[in-house]
Amino acid sequence: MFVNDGSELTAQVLHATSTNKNAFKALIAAEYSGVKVELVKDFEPGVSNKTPEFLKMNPIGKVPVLETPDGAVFESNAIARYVTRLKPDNPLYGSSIIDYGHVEQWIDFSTTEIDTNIGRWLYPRLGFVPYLPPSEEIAISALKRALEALNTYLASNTYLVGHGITLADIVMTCNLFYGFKVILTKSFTSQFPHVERYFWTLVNQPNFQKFLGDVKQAESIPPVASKKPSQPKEPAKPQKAKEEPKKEVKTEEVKPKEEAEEEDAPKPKPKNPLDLLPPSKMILDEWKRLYSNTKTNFREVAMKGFWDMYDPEGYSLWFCDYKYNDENTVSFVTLNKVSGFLQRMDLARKYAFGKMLIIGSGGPFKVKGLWLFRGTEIPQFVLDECYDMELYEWTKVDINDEAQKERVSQMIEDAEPFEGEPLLDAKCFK
Ligand SMILES: N[C@@H](CCC(=O)N[C@@H](CS)C(=O)NCC(=O)O)C(=O)O
Repeated sequence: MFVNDGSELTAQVLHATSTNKNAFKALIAAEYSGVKVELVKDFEPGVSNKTPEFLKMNPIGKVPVLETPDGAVFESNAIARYVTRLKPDNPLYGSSIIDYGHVEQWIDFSTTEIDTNIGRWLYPRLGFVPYLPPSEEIAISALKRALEALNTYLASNTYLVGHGITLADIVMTCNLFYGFKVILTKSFTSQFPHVERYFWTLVNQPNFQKFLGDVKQAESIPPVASKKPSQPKEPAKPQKAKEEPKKEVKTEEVKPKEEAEEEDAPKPKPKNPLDLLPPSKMILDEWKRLYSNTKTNFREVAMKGFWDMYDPEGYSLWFCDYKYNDENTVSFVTLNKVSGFLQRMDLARKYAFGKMLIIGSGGPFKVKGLWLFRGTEIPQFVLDECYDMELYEWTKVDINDEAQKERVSQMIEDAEPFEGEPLLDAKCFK
């Protein structure tokens, strides 16, 4: 009887591109197992996986698919398991039945709790599904919950199962790899230091590095894809549009998922348009220094200085009001939410100052804030890149209205009670 043991003579052929993180699971497992898996040549996403031959191997037309002498296997975790089982008593499965159970447990966990929630956060931003801020918040909370659990486990364990690398680590790392590369910025992952240590240790193992290369962590969260209707690349002649309708719908705005996943090349950073504004008499750093250095008589010194230097042509002031205050029932969760917002505003440090008040003596707490931005509108890059912005109602301050000016002063100086209520906390972005 012919036995497929993955040896030289019976190489398995993996159908996927060379940058597909789901394909890496099998490739890395094969490397650890001494099994020969070759990537199919010239795989073209969206074309190769739609041919009748491909659909016979995987009727849903997704990649990866492993073609073996005994038939095809689809679903990347199943492929990685199959490759691993080609080596008898493979240590990638641990050394006991309970190890085997734990390997399976972590493979499922990394797929359903980590990978799925990274996708729920990322894909709406890339325009694959509608972007809804409350759904994004749920995805991020679920991802944080999973990463917190993983972090706790990794505080006292080097690897997921036993004392060596198993298939669970391979699947987990490939899923984290994609997240770290596209959306999990340092300010996000630094909340999970043991996960960071684990991830960087694994991606630097030679058998991982061979496929993942030098991993670079995402520097920013991808902005939400434009909601504008897509435009054809070139205006189409009406007659041609009739003849070849399919070609006309090709757009520049939203890439197919698989193309977006596989695109690596960083784009050159354009200059921030705020740097091109006419100079302002108000120097943001001077205000931040005055704010920080004023210890007494805040109203007379810092606030007076603020209004003296405020330049409504070069800057604007905004009130913000959290839209989902009903959810703020637990004090530390509310405080963490606001701290997260301020961390994510790091990208605007050169152009903004902000004060966030967490108001009330018991839940649900109200979150209200006051922001000073360079320019007369909220900067577009902040709206695009800081997802928290959509969680607040923004109202421009009318500085000709004394009551609004007074409210600005009260917010900057943490006046208490604020609008009749005590403050749980006040956080400053400077
Ligand atoms: N659960 C599948 C997911 C496969 C998947 O979503 N593949 C994407 C590329 S990473 C794909 O083939 N997309 C093309 C399509 O949806 O038609 C697995 O783990 O293999």
